[in-house]
Amino acid sequence: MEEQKRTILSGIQPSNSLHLGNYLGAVRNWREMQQEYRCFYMMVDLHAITVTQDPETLRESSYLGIASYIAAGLDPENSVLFLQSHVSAHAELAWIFNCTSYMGELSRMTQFKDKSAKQGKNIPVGLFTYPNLMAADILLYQPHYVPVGNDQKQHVEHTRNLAERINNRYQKDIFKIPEPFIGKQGARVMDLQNPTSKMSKSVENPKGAVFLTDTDKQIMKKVKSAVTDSGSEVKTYDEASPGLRNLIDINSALSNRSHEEVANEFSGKMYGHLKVATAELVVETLAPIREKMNQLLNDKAYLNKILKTGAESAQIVAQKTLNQVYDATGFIPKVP
Ligand code: ATP
Ligand code: LTN
Repeated sequence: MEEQKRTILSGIQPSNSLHLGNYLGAVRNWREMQQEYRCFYMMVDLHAITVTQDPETLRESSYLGIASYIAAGLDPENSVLFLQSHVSAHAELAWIFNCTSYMGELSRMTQFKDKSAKQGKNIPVGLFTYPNLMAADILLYQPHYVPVGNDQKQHVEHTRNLAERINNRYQKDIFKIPEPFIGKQGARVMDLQNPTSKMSKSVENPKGAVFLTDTDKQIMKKVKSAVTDSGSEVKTYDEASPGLRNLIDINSALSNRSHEEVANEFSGKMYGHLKVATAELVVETLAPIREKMNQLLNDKAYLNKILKTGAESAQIVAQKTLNQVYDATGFIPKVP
């Protein structure tokens, strides 16, 4: 029975604490998928160093990330939870893809354009080849689907192109061609201070993002001071400004209602009502996760055990795929 489950895989960078966008756009959906799919969920720590990281902060954020996964309901008994750097096949396959991808296609990646623009003159090469490492993350596990937010669709498309390129080159079905899986609700939570940009871990202004580590008081304050517009009363969803629409979207994702239903509930009321109700919903959802997360962070031995078991399970699957690629490429296998 277990063998028949289709496989999914996804990951988040431990570049900071996870935020409400990561929760609604990713982890919450992953949690729901655990029953139906064989799941691989990792913290992509190798990706995090595409921008310079302080070593101690990176270590802490990696533990924090795994603790958030478990606290938000990813079950280590059911899903494979692991750190990317614990499975060396990721970096190895990424090299093969560096030799298979073209400068032109990587130059067109929106995330590279955005992130490199923020780097000034010295743009790390890893930021440019990032999609190849992501393709390796995915293809090693032969997943059917890759649950990601809208912003990652282009990278999954690149992954499919590389898989087809290698399969065609060696005339073998080495890689399964994965599909992106974009959840409907919470696909794009916007920055509370700058609602035309997505909520992001690497924001300059931390008031724009609600982090899973924020206290109830901080959450209330951030949501209540969300930027809206110069109006005062909620009208319809279609007429709403980006900031207002973001609040309606967050409310609707957390209360499992359509955005029309939420807009109707607050129609004709002052913006403050929507803000307070939404802030309360965010607190209600995140407080228990934060408490569990803090408990887990006090037990690093437990977290290390989860990471060890996860890496062992992941390694078996990943190595099998890597061996097939090495063999097709013409590398002599190591004599056991
Ligand atoms: P960074 O700022 O470090 O690039 P990020 O906040 O954009 O990080 P990622 O680690 O890139 O987060 O993304 C992890 C997952 O969360 C991905 O599936 C991504 O699509 C999803 N995600 C990230 N930000 C949002 C958001 N604002 N709304 C919905 N989903 C999001
Ligand atoms: N690039 C993704 C994170 C990521 C990922 C992956 C997602 C790295 N490897 C593999 C899904 C599958 C991001 O920035 N959100």
